[in-house]
Amino acid sequence: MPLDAKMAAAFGRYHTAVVRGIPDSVRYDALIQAEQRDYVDVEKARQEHAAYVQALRDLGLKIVELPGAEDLPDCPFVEDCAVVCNGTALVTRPGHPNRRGEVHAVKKVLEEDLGLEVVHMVEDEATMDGGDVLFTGKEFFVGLSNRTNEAGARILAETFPDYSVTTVPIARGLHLKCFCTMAAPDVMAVGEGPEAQRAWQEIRARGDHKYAVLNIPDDGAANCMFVNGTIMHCAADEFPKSAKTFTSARLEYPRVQVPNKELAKVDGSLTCLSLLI
Ligand code: CIR
Repeated sequence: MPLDAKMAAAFGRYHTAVVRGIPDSVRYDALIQAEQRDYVDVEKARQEHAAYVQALRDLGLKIVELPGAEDLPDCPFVEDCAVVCNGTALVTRPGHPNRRGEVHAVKKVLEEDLGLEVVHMVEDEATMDGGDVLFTGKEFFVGLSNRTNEAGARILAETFPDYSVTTVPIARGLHLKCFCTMAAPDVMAVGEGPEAQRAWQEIRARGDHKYAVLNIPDDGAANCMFVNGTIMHCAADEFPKSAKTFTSARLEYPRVQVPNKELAKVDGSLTCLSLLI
């Protein structure tokens, strides 16, 4: 099998997911980009989270669930705390100071329970949220956003020297993966909004590899996951047009819809709710 085909076959294969419970404090204290808060219904958020976790379990993953912490309202968004690739975990220094305390429990579980080799980003000037790190199976793209900076991207490149790292400026929105993720091997889901399309043009022009694009009408729905051969994507009642795009695209993989109405109110997306190993 040619190397490219081998890499595509290995892409998106996982055995474990680390997730974290939802504290009550997510309702009033989670960080938001919007000027006005749309309050999370915590019970509904927990039900949706349970459906998400069950979807991962159904795809064969073992679930390691950390308890939520009331003093860390954004703690369910574990993706931002680490980048895991080929047995190594880079524990990040999250861009927002309110989120820095989240990494300790995540680091402990990755290192002690799951036996990964852990590198901890400790430089004072470096920041990174995992939501800015898009791994395609062949290379990394890192959004330079309000949360992630050049020093963070440099440490990622040093930690994973087998892959090239290309930075992508993000002028609006929270993270690169808010509107651009891998839907399948060599297929990127990209929102149709201007910032998403700008990011895609950068990726297309500056990346080392070529990818097909799946344009998604709603930026928020372009955050999807490819897990053990299945595409996990937005629910039709939340994003009817985008769900239809996933349904009618000629992708050769099964799909599962996952609800994410409540945590989306505090800018949570599907990828951000787990660390896949
Ligand atoms: C924050 O602003 O940090 C959280 N309220 C949302 C983080 C979402 N993370 C992600 O998409 N990777």
